[in-house]
Amino acid sequence: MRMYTSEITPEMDGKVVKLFGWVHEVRDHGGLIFLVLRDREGFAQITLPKKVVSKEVFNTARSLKRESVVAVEGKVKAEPKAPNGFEIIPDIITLLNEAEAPLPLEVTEKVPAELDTRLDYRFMDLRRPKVQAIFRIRHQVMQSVREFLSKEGFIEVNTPKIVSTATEGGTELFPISYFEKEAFLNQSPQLYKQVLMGAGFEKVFEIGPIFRAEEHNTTRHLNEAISIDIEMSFTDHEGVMGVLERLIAKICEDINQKCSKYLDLLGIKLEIPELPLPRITYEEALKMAKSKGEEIPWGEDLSLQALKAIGEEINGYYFIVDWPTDAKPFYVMPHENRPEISKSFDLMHSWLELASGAQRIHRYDVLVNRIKAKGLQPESFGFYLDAFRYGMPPHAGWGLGAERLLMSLLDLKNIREAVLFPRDRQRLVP
Ligand code: AMO
Repeated sequence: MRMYTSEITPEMDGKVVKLFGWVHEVRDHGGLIFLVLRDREGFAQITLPKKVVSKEVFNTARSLKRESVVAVEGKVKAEPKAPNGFEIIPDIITLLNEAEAPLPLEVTEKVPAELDTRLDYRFMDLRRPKVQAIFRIRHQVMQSVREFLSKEGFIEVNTPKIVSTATEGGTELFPISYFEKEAFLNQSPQLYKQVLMGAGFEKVFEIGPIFRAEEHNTTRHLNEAISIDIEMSFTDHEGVMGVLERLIAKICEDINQKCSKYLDLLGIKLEIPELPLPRITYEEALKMAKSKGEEIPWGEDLSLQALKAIGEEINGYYFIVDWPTDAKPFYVMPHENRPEISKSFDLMHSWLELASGAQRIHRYDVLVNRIKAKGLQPESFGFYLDAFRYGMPPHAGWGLGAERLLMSLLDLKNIREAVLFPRDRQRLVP
């Protein structure tokens, strides 16, 4: 019966177990060999005293190359000096697949490598327990999102990623050829999730890829990211901000509870944010930035320097609300009594934008005018606009970047660390 290293305890002294994994390290002291086996859950010390184990097993262990795949069958022995208080005295060691030498990348933490080299040999880099920890936590984040939103009555959907229209009205699209037509990779499920409000679902969520042909090569931009999107009917921006802040708190709680092993590995302590999260207006944000010497003209987006200045003032998660209507996409709802500002928000963590959202315009005429005012052609939004002509409820929603969320939770310095195989301005392989 196969066991994981994490399932073995000193109390199992005398029991025979079978482990599968990788040769992390071999230390040959002549008459005594220590083999460290690594599986996805941790490490086990395999101890081979020459006088105790068979000659065949001893010689196999001695010849093992690091990162080869092995099966080890042997007896558990309680040993206070060994890591986790036990060692395995092997009866059989089977070499399942030998690794070539030298290794392209160090799996032990002894030799730090540049991120670029790590990403070039990502399969190897991902073997490192600290790197695996990021993706084990990411898995829990996605589980928590699905569980939380399902409980709140949201239905998970999948919308097309091959589309004919820009969503956000920008130019940051990847064109592709779709038989005889031009098409694009979708930059957001925005239009479809709104159409689904017209279809009467009331609450939907999607976890899916977004593609953005941004030229940026920064520590927070990817060209392919995973977006967690929701859309909800008969509510406003405040309603969906409530869902978002409760989701963030739930994710932090779940990770603390279910991923403590991985948080410890990464040396992270997660604080559960107190709700409601602080809200500052765009205008307050401008003032805060100005007081730190970062002046932004009203109506413009906040620069990274301005956000860093604001992030020094406010710790943790917070919302920036009431953005200028013209600084946001055509679909955001202007305030009734002050149409130059909109019912929109960004969720921030320190200087990093994690999500943006808004109440949407639900009246057809107003929407067509906003599309025109943005210099876009209503004709290219045909299928979207149709949904607004025959009974579109008031609605709101947001999009939350999964990798940015992970960056904020785990204090990652580069967004690429949160992606198995990142796509950026230079990187299309692996
Ligand atoms: P926005 O364009 O702000 O809004 O995107 C939402 C969130 O997605 C993440 N994100 C990215 N992450 C990494 N690299 C990128 N290039 C990238 N672009 C976006 C960010 C961002 O906050 N349709 C709206 C959402 C809505 O209103 O429902 C939208 O796409 O975390």
